[in-house]
Amino acid sequence: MRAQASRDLTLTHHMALNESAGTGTADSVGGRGGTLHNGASFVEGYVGNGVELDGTDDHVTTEAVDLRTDESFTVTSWVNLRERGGKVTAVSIDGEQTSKFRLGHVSDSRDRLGTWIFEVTDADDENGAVTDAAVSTLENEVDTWVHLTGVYDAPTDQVWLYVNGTRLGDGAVRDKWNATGGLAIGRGKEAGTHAQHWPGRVDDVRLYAGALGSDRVNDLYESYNEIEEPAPVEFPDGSALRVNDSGTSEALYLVVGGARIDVADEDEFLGTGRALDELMTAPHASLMTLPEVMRDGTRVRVPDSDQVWLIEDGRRSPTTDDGNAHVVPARTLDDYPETAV
Ligand SMILES: [Ca+2]
Ligand SMILES: [Ca+2]
Repeated sequence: MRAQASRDLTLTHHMALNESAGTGTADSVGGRGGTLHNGASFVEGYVGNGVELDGTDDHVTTEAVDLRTDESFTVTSWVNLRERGGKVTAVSIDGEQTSKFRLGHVSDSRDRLGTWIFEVTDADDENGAVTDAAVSTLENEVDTWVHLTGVYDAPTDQVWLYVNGTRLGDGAVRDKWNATGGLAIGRGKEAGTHAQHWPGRVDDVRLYAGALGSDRVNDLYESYNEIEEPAPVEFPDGSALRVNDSGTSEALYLVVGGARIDVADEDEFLGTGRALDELMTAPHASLMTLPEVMRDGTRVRVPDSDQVWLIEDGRRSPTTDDGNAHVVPARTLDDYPETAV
């Protein structure tokens, strides 16, 4: 009995996705290497490289998995969703007709930003009856790396979804079946065809035989933080930054009063009296660590005006002290109501 209770959970497949070119990717634990299809490519991931998927037809597959999916299993992955819309799948395992499970995101009426989901199908048929565990997507989980863990516990027929190691949703499965297909990264399968293509990045996909408990899931999540210690980044006031690594279209920012000020386009940027060659390239993630509201005491003015504004408590008041006023787009001041005199 004791051996049963303490049965070691086995990491069966680990797709680190750390290659930098080509269409092959290694399984660093099992012997099931994967293949990139239809333009899926290696880009900067969460740990080393990961894969970029176009949301149209890109995917990465293995020929099979070496664990039974009618028994307990756990799937974990880092995902970075570029755009929300409908149901999209980051990781799944193929059956003949449908996915055994889908780990991904759905945009529906349940929540404004949609929900992260781990859904398990009841049978390998076209009906597509599923059980899902869902967790609301938070503001700070959009367009950034999020760690998802889906757990299926066969003895209790329960499914759990963990987001970033802790936040939890659950559901109860009605019927179980074993999928004979391979791992699919970047899509699911419905009615015998590829479906729910993922627009964004995926990294470090793991499949475990057995159901990881909450402490193990959290330990795994925390172990990544030890690897990936984000360096605090500081930009001097007045910095002009170009961000082009977020997977979305390029964006321009100014750093004024310690805050990131978004700039609509190059015309608006040039309108602030700066030159294009002042733009430095900066990583999206480091920009997102900056506040959006300028600190108290910041002095700014807008193009074609000599009026200097003093920022305090997220409001502005006119000042005659023009020392070191930075020029910001006129739109920026709309966010700072004028303090009544
Ligand atoms: Ca990786
Ligand atoms: Ca493609």
